[in-house]
Amino acid sequence: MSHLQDPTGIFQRSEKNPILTANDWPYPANTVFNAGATRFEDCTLLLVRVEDMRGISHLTVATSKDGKTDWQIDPQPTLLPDPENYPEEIWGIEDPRITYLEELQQYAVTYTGYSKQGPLVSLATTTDFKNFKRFGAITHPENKDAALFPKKINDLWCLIHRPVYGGGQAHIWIAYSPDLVHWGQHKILIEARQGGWWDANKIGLNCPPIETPEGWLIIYHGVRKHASGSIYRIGLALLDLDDPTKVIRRSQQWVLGPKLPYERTGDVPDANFPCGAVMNDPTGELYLYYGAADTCMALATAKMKDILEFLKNDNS
Ligand code: BMA
Repeated sequence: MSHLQDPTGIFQRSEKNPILTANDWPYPANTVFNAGATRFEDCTLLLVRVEDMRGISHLTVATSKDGKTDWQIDPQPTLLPDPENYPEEIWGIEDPRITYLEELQQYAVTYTGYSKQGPLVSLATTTDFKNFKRFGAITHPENKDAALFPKKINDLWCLIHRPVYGGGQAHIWIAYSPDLVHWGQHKILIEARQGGWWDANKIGLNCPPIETPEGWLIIYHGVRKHASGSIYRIGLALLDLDDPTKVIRRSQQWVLGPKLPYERTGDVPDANFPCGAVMNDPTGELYLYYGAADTCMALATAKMKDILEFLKNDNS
């Protein structure tokens, strides 16, 4: 159905969209959006950002057998801000990214801590999505849109993050750590474009890097500012498997932009914002979960082979 597609035609929106809204929630919530995603115990698990009626966000688990329907939502918040012990969480915890670290047999969750000094990146680990071990802040503000690679590269953990500095410049950076806590060797990985581009001036990582035969697939957002606000759209890049500081490809066009009413209207109009994607191995499809208009959760799917083919042809 063409009205469900972006012009590139790679991602197909689910006909069930929006797949989760505040009306589905077992307790009062303003909005539910920007969920991290992973496979967990034969289910697709979303760690959903829930904004309460004060404007403060926490995280709650929703699971589904097929990743599309019949979501089972935790009856209470799963992970609440803990400002007494972690003052950087005073105004909430937001936008989790989940990476399974095979070597540690742990899920790592990088999330935004909304501190009085601005947003920063915090880290927690879990094995069951009930108990979480907090590592505290791993960057200072202003920084967000961070996720770990699933394995060490050249014996070091590897993080993508997005500091903001120098009058609002916002590019995608990469860093390394021996222990997940101390990060160094910071380097710009992907620069925001300029001028009229859809990803001019401000970009950030969306999903944790996904390993493919062609390289690490990067799903990122670009923010185009215009007279009445901003448009958040999604584009793609590919990093070298052995040296992820090398960008092999970067799409020129965006592949998923706000189009349908649930994406164009809400608390923050025109914001398509994934925080996680799950590979459906039998069909070779990537399920991309995205917050729509900072209000609800939506799903779009794409064949991995189409994504990689597109990146070959649309490379900038
Ligand atoms: C980004 C993040 C996201 C949000 C988006 C649009 O900077 O704060 O949480 O979805 O803005 O408001």
